[in-house]
Amino acid sequence: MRKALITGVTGQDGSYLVELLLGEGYEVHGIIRRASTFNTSRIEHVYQDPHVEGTRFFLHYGDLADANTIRKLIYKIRPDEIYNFGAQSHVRVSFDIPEYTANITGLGALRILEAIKDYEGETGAKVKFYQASSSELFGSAPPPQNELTPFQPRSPYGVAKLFAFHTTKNYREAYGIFAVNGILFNHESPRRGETFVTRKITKGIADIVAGRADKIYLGNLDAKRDWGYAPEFVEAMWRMLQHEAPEDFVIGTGEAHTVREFCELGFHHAGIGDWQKYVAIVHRYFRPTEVDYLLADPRKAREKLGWYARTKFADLVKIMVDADMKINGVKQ
Ligand code: NAP
Ligand code: G4F
Repeated sequence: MRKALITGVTGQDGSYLVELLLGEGYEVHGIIRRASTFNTSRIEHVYQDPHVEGTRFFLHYGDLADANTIRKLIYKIRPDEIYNFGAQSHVRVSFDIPEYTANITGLGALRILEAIKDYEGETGAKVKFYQASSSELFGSAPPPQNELTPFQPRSPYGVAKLFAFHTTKNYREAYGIFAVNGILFNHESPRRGETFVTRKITKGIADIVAGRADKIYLGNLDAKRDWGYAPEFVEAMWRMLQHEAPEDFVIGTGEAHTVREFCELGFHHAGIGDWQKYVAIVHRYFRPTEVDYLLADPRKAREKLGWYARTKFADLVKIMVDADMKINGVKQ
């Protein structure tokens, strides 16, 4: 039975990847952070009691700041594949906590790769490593962006991901580790964190419809993003590790829209035409340096992995609005 280890298993992507890997017959191990409140809501539906025979999903305490524990877990679990999703993943927040972001989002990848290097050297085993790289690497590079586009990051988060990107590539070239970067454009779902703009909008709409809120407070409505549907994107990551050779891939839909368009469509789907009445622009949600326009050129993934995004922008907006309406008990 193949074994996978996932950092960031409690996040949006971690939860969808667990579903995929269990479906593919893997034994799945996830690293969770100790917290004083429960942080496992996204994976509760796949949780399995470790005392029951036949269980294939296991959780372990750990943190990307703690190299010792990461190393011990790799030696103990002996995974065939490691997916590094753990990160301080919020771009705006990375301007507030840049050092922490560099430590976790940047150095975290190095800590895992060092452990893999030693583990492979000492045991002769082989481990495939996936690094959750990001279209934030492209920053101010003109669209469309592909695997050959030079990186011009615009945030502490982007800079930290740049370190992790090059570290992954360097360990592949220097030590022959099967280590790949998935350069993923924004991907969303009803499990998206509530402070990312798409979910903030869809939850805000559902709260307004339910009479629980009057307005959504947003920043830059002109930014353009290439938004896809997260469950499809984790499939691309898995395919990268099944590919014959370790290569980096851009993953996105090839279509970009503004935050304003997301608002318009979302409100429209909820039956509200005069949406501007319900949106207030506030300074605190702008970034010191913004990434204006991200648009993927995902041709390499289609040609070599047979992967392409199936869910269109308008459908993604509907899926997310409907899910938040359902949470609020609003019938449509
Ligand atoms: P997410 O929902 O924010 O999840 C981040 C995960 O990282 C959570 O499980 C979180 O744990 C964990 N984490 C945070 N700090 C950690 C630490 N110090 N040690 C160990 N784990 C830690 O992110 P996502 O949307 O699933 O994205 C997954 C990865 O892809 C991230 O690396 C992100 O930067 C990258 N990415 C995302 C997108 C996107 O559009 N979603 C695009 C490109 C790249 P808690 O639950 O305890 O907070
Ligand atoms: O939803 P966002 O916070 O996502 P952002 O910054 O694009 O980052 C996400 O995608 C990256 C891949 O490109 C990932 F690597 C990263 O981990 C994360 O998942 O913001 C999207 C856009 C930005 O231009 C932002 O300025 O929406 C704009 N925006 C406008 N008002 C807002 C808001 N963003 C947030 N979070 N909150 C607002 O109120």
